[in-house]
Amino acid sequence: MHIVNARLRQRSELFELKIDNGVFTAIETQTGPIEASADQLDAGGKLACAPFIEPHIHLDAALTAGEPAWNESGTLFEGIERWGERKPMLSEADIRQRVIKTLNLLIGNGVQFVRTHADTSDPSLVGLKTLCALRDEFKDKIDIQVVAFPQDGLLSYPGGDRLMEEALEIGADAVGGIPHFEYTRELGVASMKRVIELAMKYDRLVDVHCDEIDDPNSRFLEVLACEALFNDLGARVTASHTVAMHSYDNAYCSKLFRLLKQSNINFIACPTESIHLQGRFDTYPKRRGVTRVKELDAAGINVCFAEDSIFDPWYSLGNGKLLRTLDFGLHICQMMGYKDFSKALSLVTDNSARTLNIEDRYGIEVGKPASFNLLEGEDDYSVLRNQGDVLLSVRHGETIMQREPAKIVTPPWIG
Ligand code: 17E
Ligand code: FE2
Repeated sequence: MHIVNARLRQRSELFELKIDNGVFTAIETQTGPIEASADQLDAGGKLACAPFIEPHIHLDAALTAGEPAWNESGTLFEGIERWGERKPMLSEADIRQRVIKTLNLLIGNGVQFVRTHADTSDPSLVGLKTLCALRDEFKDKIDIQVVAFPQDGLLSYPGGDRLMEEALEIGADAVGGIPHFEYTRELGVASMKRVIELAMKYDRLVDVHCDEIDDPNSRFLEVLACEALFNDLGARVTASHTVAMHSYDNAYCSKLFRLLKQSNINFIACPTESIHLQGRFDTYPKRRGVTRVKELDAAGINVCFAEDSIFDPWYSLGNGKLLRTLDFGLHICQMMGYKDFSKALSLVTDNSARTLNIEDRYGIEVGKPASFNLLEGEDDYSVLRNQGDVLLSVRHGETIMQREPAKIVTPPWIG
C-alpha cells in the first residue's frame, strides 16, 4: 500500500506513507501535492492519524439498557442494581451477539484497540470467559484487553477474591477493583493492596474503577498510587474515573499530585458517563463530577478519555465515536484553548496507547504496524470541529473499513 497527500499530526507538510508486509517502511515529506497513480491511495490532504482507542468499556453489559428495567435515577448505584437483575439472564450466546455488534460499531468508527471490563461478581464467570474467547477469536481484527472487574466488590462480594484469581487463571489481561463500593474504608484499602499483589503474582496490568463517587472522602487513589510506586508498577497501573478528585480539597489535591506524578500511573476519564452519573445527589450548584483532566495533563500525568458504556444499565446512549467523547470531555474539563485543540486527539489516541501499554506497536512510524485512520480534517483542531466520520481504517496494512464522506444532495446554500 502506498498513500500520497496525507497530513500527519503536528506537521504542516504533505506526506507519502509506504507500507510493506503490514509495516510502515517509509514516511516521506512531499514538496507539494502529487497526482496519485492507479496503485496509490490519494489521502487528499486529510489527516492520517493512529487508530482510535477505546480504553475503558463494559462490553459484557453493552446493549442491555432497559433489560429488565431502566435506570430511572441515573445513579451509578441504580446502574449496579439494574445490572444485577440482568446478570442472571446472561448466556454465552447473548453476550456474543451483543459484543460482536458493539465491536463492529467500534471498528466502523476507527477503533482498533479496546480495553473492556468483564464483571467477575458472577460465580459462572460467563462474561469473562466469553470476552476472553472473543479476544482470542478476533485478534486479527481488533486488539482487546480484558480486565477482571469485581463489580460487587473484590472483598465484599462472597467469593470475590477467589473469582478474581479464577479469572486471572482463565487469562484476563488486567486486575480490576472497585474500592469505593466495598463495604468499609478498610476493605477498600485492603482491596487495593490485594489488586497490586495479584497483578504481581500473575504478571498482569491493573485498571481500577477508583473513587467513582462524589465523596471528597473517597481517597483510594492515594492507596493505589502508593502501592504502584512502592512496587515500581506505575506504568502498568491505571486509575479509571477518579471522579471524587473533582470534589477533593485543593490543598489535599496539591499534595496528592506529587505522589501521582512520582507513581507514573495512568488515568482514564469517562466524561459523557460521569457528567451523567455524577452530581446526582446534588441540587444546585451541581458538580460536573469529572476528574481533573486539565490539571493532570498539565502536570505531565498521562490521562485519556473513554466511553465506558454503550446503551447499558448505566448509560443509555453511546455510539462508538471517540470524537464525540472527546468533544464532551474538552467542554466539561474546560480544555477549550487553542493549545488544547491543537493536541486534542492525543486524549483518544497516544495517551490511551500509553495507558494500554501498547506504545511499542502503536503510532505512524517506520517499522511499526501500518495501522491508521484517515479523518475528516487536516489537523487535530479541524478534525475535532468537523466531528466527521472516519473515512478509512487500515490495520497492519489491510483496509478494514472504508466509507464515502457524507454529502448533501440538495444544498440549501444562499448567496
Ligand atoms: N460499573 C461501574 O462500577 N461503573 C461504571 N461506570 C460502569 C459500570 C459503566
Ligand atoms: Fe467503567
